[in-house]
Amino acid sequence: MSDIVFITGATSGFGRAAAHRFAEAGWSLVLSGRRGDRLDALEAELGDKVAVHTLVLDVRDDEAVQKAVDTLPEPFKRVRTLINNAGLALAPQPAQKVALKDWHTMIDTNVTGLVNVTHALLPTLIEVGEGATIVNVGSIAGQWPYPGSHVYGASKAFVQQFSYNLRCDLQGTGVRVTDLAPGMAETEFTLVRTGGDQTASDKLYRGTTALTAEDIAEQMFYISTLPAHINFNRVEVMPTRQAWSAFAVDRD
Ligand code: NDP
Ligand code: 8X3
Repeated sequence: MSDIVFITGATSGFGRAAAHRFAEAGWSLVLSGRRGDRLDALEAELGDKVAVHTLVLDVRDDEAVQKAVDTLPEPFKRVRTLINNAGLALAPQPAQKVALKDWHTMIDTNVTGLVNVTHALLPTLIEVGEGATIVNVGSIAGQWPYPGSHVYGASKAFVQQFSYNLRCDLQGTGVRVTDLAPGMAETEFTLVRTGGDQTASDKLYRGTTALTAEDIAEQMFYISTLPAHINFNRVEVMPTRQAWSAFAVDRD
């Protein structure tokens, strides 16, 4: 029987690339996201290679998440790897200019949504035990402050600490937890962050070499298939052409 991976945010970027990467290795896929048309397209692409179950699911809806997990068809029930990837940044303006609803959306998705899916799948992962893996997609923004990151970076700091704390409680169960923290990667992330500004998105990635979705999918797969006695606590991955910068100083 093949291993099963449950991927949130499979309709784009890292999640979509992860679906392809796990499919390449013969895993059965549970693919979720809000955009059903994209899930259908993915199923059409991968369904003749591996078993695919799609879920139109908003991770913010705890009842829907629980129901989706409780009603997984038999061949998809024993999820071995959870990729908690669904997430977004909004409003890259200074904090004082951001609408409260944008902060709420980021918290509801990146924090509450990730917690919802984790809570629903924990009993299964514990039952699977040795080799079961949770990959929580954090960000360099969870560790390093920068202007316009406000609640986004703070939500990813939550992901890091939640991952570490989960590890403490899961010790002895065999379930591994990793905070996978990517740096700049070219996906639809910046398009979403800027409210659909394709020019701003293109400008951010122009003239440099960002990570690709496939780079991160490869890390997700690698972390999930490490020997069962190894847990990567945090994996921070930046493009070679991205690094930290000097402190900002306000001057007269
Ligand atoms: P994309 O915008 O390409 O993909 C985001 C995915 O999240 C989509 O599949 C989207 O699906 C899903 N999603 C968003 N909100 C919800 C929701 N409420 N319920 C279910 N699914 C949701 O961006 P990335 O692939 O880059 O982002 C994936 C993760 O990686 C995010 O957590 C992001 O914060 C993180 N990240 C991204 C980096 C980057 O530079 N790209 C760097 C570091 C971290 P749909 O809209 O169909 O629901
Ligand atoms: C997003 C990565 O570099 O925009 O999580 O902070 S970055």
